[in-house]
Amino acid sequence: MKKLLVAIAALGLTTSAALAQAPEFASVDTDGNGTISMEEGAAAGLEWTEDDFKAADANADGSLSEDEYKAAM
Ligand SMILES: [Ca+2]
Ligand SMILES: [Ca+2]
Repeated sequence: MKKLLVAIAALGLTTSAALAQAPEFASVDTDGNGTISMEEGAAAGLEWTEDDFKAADANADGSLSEDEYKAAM
């Protein structure tokens, strides 16, 4: 079952140009707290500025939830 889900996820990535460039949420959330900080994104290779981060942070709590991350990517 897990392999199937991975295959579906991979298919989703290849069919979306925007997502193809963005790392998976879980791989960016290196401390596993369920949100992404600007530092975590930068460490994962995302080239975003503070303005980009603030634009993605829809509820302005200083971190990106999975929904905010996916919406921005
Ligand atoms: Ca985190
Ligand atoms: Ca947020």
